[in-house]
This record gives sequence, structure tokens and C-alpha cells, in this order.
Amino acid sequence: MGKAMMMLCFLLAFIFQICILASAEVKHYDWDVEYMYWKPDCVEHLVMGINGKFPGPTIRAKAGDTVQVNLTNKLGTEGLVIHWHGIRQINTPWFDGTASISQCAIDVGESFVYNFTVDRAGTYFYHGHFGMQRSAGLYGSIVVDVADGEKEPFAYDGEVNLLLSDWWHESVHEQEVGLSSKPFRWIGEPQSILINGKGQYNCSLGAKFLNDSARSCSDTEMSPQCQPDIQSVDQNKTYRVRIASTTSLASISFVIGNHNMTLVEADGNYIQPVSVDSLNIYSGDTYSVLITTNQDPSTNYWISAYQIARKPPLPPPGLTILNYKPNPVSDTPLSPPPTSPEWNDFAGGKSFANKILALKSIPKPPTKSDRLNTQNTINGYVKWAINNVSLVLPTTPLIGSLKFGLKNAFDGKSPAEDFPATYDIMKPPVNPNSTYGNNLYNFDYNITIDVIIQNANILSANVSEVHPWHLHGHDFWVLGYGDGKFSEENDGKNLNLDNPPLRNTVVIFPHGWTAIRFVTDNPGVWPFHCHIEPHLHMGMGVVFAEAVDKIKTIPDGVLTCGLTAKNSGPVGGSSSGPPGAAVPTHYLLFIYAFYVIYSFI
Ligand SMILES: *[C@@H]1O[C@H](CO)[C@@H](O)[C@H](O)[C@H]1NC(C)=O
Ligand SMILES: *[C@@H]1O[C@H](CO)[C@@H](O)[C@H](O)[C@H]1NC(C)=O
Ligand SMILES: *[C@@H]1O[C@H](CO)[C@@H](O)[C@H](O)[C@H]1NC(C)=O
Ligand SMILES: *[C@@H]1O[C@H](CO)[C@@H](O)[C@H](O)[C@H]1NC(C)=O
Ligand SMILES: *[C@@H]1O[C@H](CO)[C@@H](O)[C@H](O)[C@H]1NC(C)=O
Ligand SMILES: *[C@@H]1O[C@H](CO)[C@@H](O)[C@H](O)[C@H]1NC(C)=O
Ligand SMILES: *[C@@H]1O[C@H](CO)[C@@H](O)[C@H](O)[C@H]1NC(C)=O
Ligand SMILES: *[C@@H]1O[C@H](CO)[C@@H](O)[C@H](O)[C@H]1NC(C)=O
Ligand SMILES: *[C@@H]1O[C@H](CO)[C@@H](O)[C@H](O)[C@H]1NC(C)=O
Ligand SMILES: *[C@@H]1O[C@H](CO)[C@@H](O)[C@H](O)[C@H]1NC(C)=O
Ligand SMILES: [Cu+2]
Repeated sequence: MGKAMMMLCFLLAFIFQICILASAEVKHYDWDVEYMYWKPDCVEHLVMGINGKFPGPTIRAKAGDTVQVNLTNKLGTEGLVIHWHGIRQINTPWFDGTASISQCAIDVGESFVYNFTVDRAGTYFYHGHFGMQRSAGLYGSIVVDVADGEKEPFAYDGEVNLLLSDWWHESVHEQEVGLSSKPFRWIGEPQSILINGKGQYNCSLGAKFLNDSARSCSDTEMSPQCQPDIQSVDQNKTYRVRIASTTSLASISFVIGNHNMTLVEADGNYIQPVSVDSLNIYSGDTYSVLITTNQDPSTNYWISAYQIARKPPLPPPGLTILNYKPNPVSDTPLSPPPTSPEWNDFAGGKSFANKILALKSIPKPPTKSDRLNTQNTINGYVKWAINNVSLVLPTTPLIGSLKFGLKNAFDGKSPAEDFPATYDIMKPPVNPNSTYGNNLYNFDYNITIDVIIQNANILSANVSEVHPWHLHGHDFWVLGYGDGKFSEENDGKNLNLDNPPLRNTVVIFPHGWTAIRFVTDNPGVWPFHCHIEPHLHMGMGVVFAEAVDKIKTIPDGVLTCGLTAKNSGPVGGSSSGPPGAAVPTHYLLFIYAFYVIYSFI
């Protein structure tokens, strides 16, 4: 705002008490997305870069600002979209950035302008949401500060911003084809864990402390592209460390050597401050923690990110350094990197999850109302199925086919809302066979939805995995976690309605359940899915069509493919509404995932 404008504002503020709104700004970005050679972990491969950078640029805005991203597809042979993870897209469901759901993928050579409001301060990120483009490196951070004149409910002197990811040397196209092949080819564990897009393969910063074949990284192999992003701090200050995980697969135990952390924010919502010595971060989670730099100033400290929750062999930890000024940035800490918890310390994971409770100022859930999750084979292909159906997406974006009533553009069969009472979640599925579908659930406006996400056994005996589930367009209250099969009678009455945290991503533990609640107050078409990229690719998701009759006019450029290509206006009329049965006000949805790992030839 110019000086003259400020003066005018002061004047007007006296008279009309306006101008507070005038402080909201438009942040415009022009991004070209293309493949480029890069060495995220010192080994050269192709990554998807934005304006020649990996990871992409950080979006920094204030609550209330408008963010406009003019995205140009320079990928050469594939479409493109970007999802703004944690931004609810209130009134702009068509800018959610999900291919086949909220829009058509942007064609090669074309541009598309995302234009949305970031309405709430917090830590977020963005990533590709077409095919497995997130695994190809299409991601970056979003930081939203409080609006002018507002305050965070905690104080700090500086910030550290960390984006966690995992990296494979096999190309994303080989990964995709392998997952969709018969026989199935699993992608395996990542080669490296990256912090701000940087990791080290085949050598380690902490080599001298580690008891394996790790060797130190030589100066020649350590290109600037893989040099750790060292975080320099002043002594005796409080820092807000923002951490977002955009991993494709890895669950992370995050530790800062010698520094306990006070959790204050999860997924853009404030939580009751709680001190922890490590964080369990699943794909799709974001957190802020406060640290105080009051430790021995004569040394630097490790920041480490260990993969957990999957069977070893696991990749070595992602490492970087917390540099206590004025120590040299590259000085190796005097002590070894903090130790990792056991990979299967699920008790620790549950204890961590249960520490996250809402700050008093966070709205409470409505006091009442719900679906289930497993791995299957369909015709010999390995898929994940939700209530026996594995998600596939139609050519025509659902937001268009639902709004315009194009019933032949998608599979409108209402999927099951519950699973048999006799279903034994501890055993491999009795019937591993499933079907494909759009897994579309239709919800009316302003109803309370409870979803019980029930984890089950995969196709091999005694195995169940963690899955972080992410909902678009909403935060939800996390009402509770439990082991075994959810029982309405026993577990239903023990849900936390008092101070459940509001989040957009929540984990389900092996053979366990997680209960969430949200209100359908944001008309749009919102996927709810496992945030593990290969799992989503294998069908682990559903779609919530919410108050479709209330979706306003979809801007030009969103629907340029499939049966909506010629529909620049509401051809079917907005009154046609979605197919499927109307749902009651209190909706109990059980979803269970099952997974099959053998194939019929
Ligand atoms: C978006 O970027 C393209 C390519 O740089 C440019 O041609 C176009 O004018 C831009 N559109 C807007 C609205 O900024
Ligand atoms: C962005 O959205 C705002 C509010 O909906 C609208 O006024 C503006 O014209 C849009 N701008 C662009 C470039 O689409
Ligand atoms: C890993 O290190 C070993 C020896 O230190 C070397 O022979 C090998 O080529 C390296 N591998 C890669 C992928 O850099
Ligand atoms: C390294 O680990 C092996 C087996 O895990 C153990 O036998 C050996 O004593 C360890 N060495 C050191 C130096 O800790
Ligand atoms: C930090 O605090 C400690 C303990 O109060 C003090 O000894 C030290 O001088 C302080 N360091 C700086 C740089 O202020
Ligand atoms: C961190 O917290 C643990 C207890 O949770 C405590 O034992 C330890 O001393 C604390 N460490 C520091 C550096 O404050
Ligand atoms: C899934 O299929 C099994 C076997 O056919 C059947 O018993 C079960 O009822 C189905 N579950 C749902 C939710 O449809
Ligand atoms: C699953 O499909 C296979 C191959 O079509 C069939 O042989 C088998 O009987 C099916 N299993 C069940 C439980 O329906
Ligand atoms: C939503 O429903 C609640 C009660 O079910 C009602 O009090 C409220 O007015 C409704 N809100 C809107 C915007 O319809
Ligand atoms: C699965 O677990 C049960 C109970 O813990 C045990 O009795 C059984 O042997 C296990 N089966 C396999 C294949 O590990
Ligand atoms: Cu999953």
C-alpha cells in the first residue's frame, strides 16, 4: 500500500471504519512446470520442477489474501494439476486442483489460473494431484500468516521451515506402470528421505556416528542440489519450526537433537501446547512446534527424519543441521544423531496421536453422526478397495458431470455404507475380489457426517498397514482412535466431543479404527483418500459430492475435457442434482480398506 493510500485509509478509517479489509492482497505467481535433471540425493534423475527449481517456490501470504497461480504445463507429454493441501477452497471448489474431480488436467503447452482465498493462517503445502506427479517431485510449501492486526496464540522470534519428502531412483512412470501391472510390482522403500528437497544417497553427514556401511559424503559428490539445507539460529531465542510432510510413502519420526519441541499447530489449526521429544508425521500432516535455543552453544545439533511404520530395511534418516550461530554452518554436531524409535512402535504412534487436542478457541463438533478400508485383487490386479470397491476416476471431471447431471459420465452407483458385522478385520479378506467404481457418496447441505475408517488385514496373514487419510474441502474433528473393530456400542460413547482437534489428515493404525466428523457446509466434490501416493493410485479413496445443487457457476477453463468440454454453462441445469439416494441428517459411514497381494493369471 502506498503512503498516500495509507493516509487515505487513516482518514477513511476515522470516518467509516473501513480499510481493514483493504489490507488483503493479491499474490500472483507465474509458474512453469517442467521435467529437469536434478540431484535431490546427489544422484541425478529427472524431477518435476517449477520455474527451474525443486522443490517449488514457497507461497507466503496473509490470511484473507487472494492467491493466483498461473500454471503453465511444459511437461511435454502429460497433463498437469496442482492441489493446495489444507486450503478449503470455500466458494471455489473448482480450484481444488484434483484431476477428474475438480477440473480437467491442464494440457501440454496450456496455462490455467488458480484463483483462491487463503482464509486462515497456518502451515500448508501444495502438490501434484494427477497420476503420481507428487512422487515426481511436484510440491512446495504454503505459509499463511495471520491477518494484519491479528496475533498467533504463541510468541516466537524466528522461523524454520521444513518440507519432508521421500525419493526413488526409479522414475515415476515406471512406478506407476509397475503398480498397475499383472503381476504387480511394488515400488519398494524410498532410496532417500529429503528435507527441503535435499538428501544424500550412499553417503551420510552422520557417517562417523552410524554403525553401518555409511561413509562420509565427499565434496565432489555433494552438489549444491543435495547439500543439506542447514538452519541457522541465534542462541536463547524461540523458533517456530514449521514441518509439512509430502512423502509419497514414508511415515516419519522427526527429532531435533537435544531440543524438546512444543506442538502448537496441526494442519492449520491451533492445538493445546504439548511438549514432545519427537513427532510422528504421516504423509499429508503439517505441524508447527516451538523450540528454544538454550542448549550448549558450542556445538551444532542434528535435525533428523527417520522412516518408521514399515518393515525394514528402511532408508537412512534424512539429516540436516541446526546451526547455533556463530559456529560454522557445516560443523558436524558433537553427538550422534538422535536415535530412531523402533519401526513398529505403534504404541508410541498412538500415544503421540492422542496428545493432539484442540485449543479452547477451536470450535467444537456438533454432538451427533458415518464408512470402512482393504486390499483386493480385481481380475488379478492388486488394488485397494473401500467397502469392496476400488476407486477409479472418470474422464469427465465429477464436479461438471454432477452439476450438469451428465449421468452417463460416471458411475453413480451408491457404494455400500457399511460392511458386514461378521467381517473379520484380523484375517485376510474372505473374498479378495472387488470391483471398480467412482466411490461417490452424495451428501445434502448442512448435515453432520461421521466416518469410521476401519483398517483391516491385507492379503497376507497378520499384516495391516498405516494409512493417513486426507479430506479435501474441509477440516474434520478427530473424535478418536481405537484398536480392533469399531463397536458402536462400546466405542461410540467414548468419542471425544470435548476438545477433538480439527485436522485435514488423520492416520489409521494397523488393525485399528479412526472416527472423524465434519459438517457439509462447503458445496463441492471432495476426495477423501489415503495420502500414500501408490495407495491412492491403487484405488484407496472415495469421493464426497456435497450439496452439488449449491455449486455456483464454474469458471471457464475448468471443464475442457470429456463430456463437459462443450458445456461452458449449466447445460443440464443446476436443478438436476446428483443421482443416488438422499441421505439422512445424521450419517454414519463405515469404510474399510482391504488389500490383496496375489494374482490370478
Ligand atoms: C499465464 O502465463 C502464460 C505463459 O507465461 C501467459 O501467456 C498468460 O498471459 C498468463 N496468464 C495470466 C492470466 O497471467
Ligand atoms: C479471481 O477471483 C476473484 C474473486 O472471485 C475475481 O474477482 C477475480 O476476477 C478473479 N481473477 C482472475 C484473474 O481470475
Ligand atoms: C556408492 O558408493 C560405492 C562406494 O563407496 C560406489 O562404488 C557406488 O558406485 C556408489 N553408488 C552410487 C549409486 O553412487
Ligand atoms: C554394529 O552392529 C553390530 C550388529 O548390529 C554389532 O555386532 C557391532 O558391535 C556394532 N558395532 C559398533 C561399533 O557399535
Ligand atoms: C544464553 O543464555 C545463557 C544462560 O542464561 C547465557 O549464559 C548466555 O550468555 C546467553 N547467550 C547469549 C548469546 O545471549
Ligand atoms: C525433554 O523432555 C524429557 C521428558 O519428556 C526430559 O526428560 C528431558 O530432560 C527434556 N530435555 C530437554 C533438553 O529439555
Ligand atoms: C464385500 O464382499 C463380500 C463377499 O462377497 C460380502 O460378504 C460383503 O458383504 C461385501 N461388503 C460390502 C460392504 O459390500
Ligand atoms: C475371486 O475371483 C476368482 C477368479 O475370478 C474366483 O476363482 C474366486 O472364486 C473368487 N473368490 C470369491 C470368494 O468369490
Ligand atoms: C445447519 O443446520 C443447523 C442445525 O441442524 C441449523 O441450526 C443451521 O441454521 C443450519 N445452517 C444453515 C446455513 O442452513
Ligand atoms: C497371526 O497371529 C496370530 C495371533 O497373534 C497367531 O496365532 C498366528 O500364528 C499368526 N499367523 C501368522 C501367519 O503369523
Ligand atoms: Cu494407504
